[in-house]
Amino acid sequence: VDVLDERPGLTFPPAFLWGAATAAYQIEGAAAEGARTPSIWDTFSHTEGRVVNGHTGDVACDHYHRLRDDVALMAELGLKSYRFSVSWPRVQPGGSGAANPQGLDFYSRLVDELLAHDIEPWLTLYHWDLPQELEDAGGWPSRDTAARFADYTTLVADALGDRVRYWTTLNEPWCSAFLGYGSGVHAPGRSNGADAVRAGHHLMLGHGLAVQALRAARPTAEVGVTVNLYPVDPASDAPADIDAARRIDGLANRFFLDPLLRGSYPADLVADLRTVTDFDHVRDGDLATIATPLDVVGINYYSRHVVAAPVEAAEPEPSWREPSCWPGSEDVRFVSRGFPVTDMDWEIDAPGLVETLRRVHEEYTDLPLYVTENGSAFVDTVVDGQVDDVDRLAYFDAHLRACHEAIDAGVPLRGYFAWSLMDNFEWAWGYTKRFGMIHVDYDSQLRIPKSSARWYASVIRRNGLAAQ
Ligand code: PNW
Repeated sequence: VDVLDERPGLTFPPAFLWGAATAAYQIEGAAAEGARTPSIWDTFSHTEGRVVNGHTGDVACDHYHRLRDDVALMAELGLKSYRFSVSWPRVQPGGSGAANPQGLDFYSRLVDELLAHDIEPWLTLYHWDLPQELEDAGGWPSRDTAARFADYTTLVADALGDRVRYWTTLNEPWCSAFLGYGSGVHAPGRSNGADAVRAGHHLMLGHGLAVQALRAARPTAEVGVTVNLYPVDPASDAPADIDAARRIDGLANRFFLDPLLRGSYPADLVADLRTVTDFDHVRDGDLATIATPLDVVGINYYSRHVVAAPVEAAEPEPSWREPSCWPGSEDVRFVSRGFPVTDMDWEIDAPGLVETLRRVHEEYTDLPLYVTENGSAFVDTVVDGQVDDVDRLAYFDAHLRACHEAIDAGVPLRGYFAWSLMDNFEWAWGYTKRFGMIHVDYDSQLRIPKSSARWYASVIRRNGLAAQ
């Protein structure tokens, strides 16, 4: 078989939105500047034992002071869009009350700089940095946090809505709820299954209220939410493995997709969670608010889950177990298939992206879809001032081919954002995992575009992939 036939050139639809993504706490630094107050990630990263090597976002990529240079790098890449997040405690210190003009000014300058380079700003309102004061008042398990989020949204919409067209309310509510309040590996580091479920609900309630606040402030805004999705496969066709896959699919995917896009929680998920919570935090009208109509749906895709039924316990149930991000399904086993993995140990599975996009379109919505994150961590080496990241480049290539396949299958996929523009603070992993197309030297803050960056620039220029 001719290699050229196996890897044909692929052209994407006209006006396909080619972008790259970052998040505030992962790149900005300047944690104590401009009247910003701490978020849960400042507290968490400054707590011993929470983040690898005690790394924090205090300085990160110092993007707060390098905004102009960083936008110039984006322009060199030819990005059509840049997805960034606003730090809530920067624009509304403490999470309530008046806006902080210094915080809003930073994002206003960023938006102006992007527009001056013909780069469409794509603004995410919440990428995990809850003001610490709101966590102290109960955090996302507390209903009032949803109302606070809508109030904050209005401040940002009033200040930036004249120039920002695309708005994402939440980034990956699964991570905020189940890693933040379930396993506790993310901030605020609490571990309680019922709290995680409540947090997930109040995040979605906050999303619905924020959509309404955005509509009121900016009727022409394109509004969406970003969920991280995984295909969940059973390790075998044994009924118990199939049931394990159903349970994990419920917690990982349908917990969010069903309320957001259908206005209800799946009955099987509610039943699976009966030992965890009776859902008494759900009030009349909440699901209608959560399902407030959207304009776009954002999907973050990294890998697939393959799961198997719990092993029959030879020992009696332990009275204490590791905090889990799968409440009620703690014993489900996650199986590796021996596929090549990234430096996160996540199996590389591009066909899973086709399945994910098709599922959302075919089972949930006709709305335009965007891949708002996709990418990979690999160990990079700087040789003669260059980083030849062939693994990362191949990951992007395979997943863009998957995007094209989904489009061919009828999915209204309108854009793709590479995660990430540059190496950054990878949450619990600190600076030890590099996802960037641009290498960052954390001592000098020198930026070096990697091979994947040059390659991505060529993809954007030709609106597609060259034959290989
Ligand atoms: C996403 N998990 O995080 C985030 O949106 C990014 O900020 C992050 O840098 C990127 O993916 C890479 O990790 C996730 O454990 C973190 O399943 C953890 C998980 C999923 C997504």
